[in-house]
Amino acid sequence: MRKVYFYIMLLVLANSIYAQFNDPLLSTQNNLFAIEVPTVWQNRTIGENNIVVAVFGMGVDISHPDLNDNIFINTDEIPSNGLDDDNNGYVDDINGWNFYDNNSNILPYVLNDDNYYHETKVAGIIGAEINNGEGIIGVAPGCKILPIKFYKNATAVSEPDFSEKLAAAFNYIAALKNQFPDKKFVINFSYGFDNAELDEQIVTLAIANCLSNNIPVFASAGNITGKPIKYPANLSATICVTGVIGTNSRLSRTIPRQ
Ligand SMILES: [Ca+2]
Ligand SMILES: [Ca+2]
Ligand SMILES: [Ca+2]
Ligand SMILES: [Ca+2]
Repeated sequence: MRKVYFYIMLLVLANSIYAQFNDPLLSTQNNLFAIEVPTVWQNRTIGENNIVVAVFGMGVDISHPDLNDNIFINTDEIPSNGLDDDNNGYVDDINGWNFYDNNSNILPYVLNDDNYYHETKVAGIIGAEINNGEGIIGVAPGCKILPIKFYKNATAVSEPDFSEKLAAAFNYIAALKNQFPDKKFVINFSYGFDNAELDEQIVTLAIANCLSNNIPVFASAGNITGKPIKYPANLSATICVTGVIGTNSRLSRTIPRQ
């Protein structure tokens, strides 16, 4: 009986939330209710614009109407003048950096392609705009998104300088934290690698650099159940996040983190 009451309460809460916002796909977002996000919005916060979530991966479509007003802007950099105005070693890094190709193009390699849209979706789940008459609502729509491109495809990881590029990406966020001490930075790493797939030592050092600058790193356990937790989610230095499937049961990986 108590359980039934609980679900009725959730339904009432859900209906009142749907009525409150005009984002047309909100009613499909079971994920928000599964982790009780609307309660956090109501009682605490929707996030703040001095909190910057770095989304690591294959680039983000920053012109997406449900994201374009929530993209981090490096205010110390003048865009498209070919100069490194903030002298951080990256020319025109106005909205993040592409560490894979070493340029400022942080858009997905192919727009509107499901394979290359991974980080646009991830960015939306984190920070899609709230009450803008468009799409969904992110978990923390008050925060800013910083696209960090380090990956192109499955063969990228076997390229000789892949680990150095990834380490540079982590170190870039640590440097930004020092450049903008009033902001808080968080890293979302929805990727995972198998043991010995990359030079873990160099990447782990860079992750430690983030931690010592008070930048938490969230990494995904991996999608498939019954396998070891992927690197770097298997490090005690990261916060390991696993997914749930439609029935709300957890995807569990079996070999514990170190
Ligand atoms: Ca917008
Ligand atoms: Ca720069
Ligand atoms: Ca510039
Ligand atoms: Ca929206």
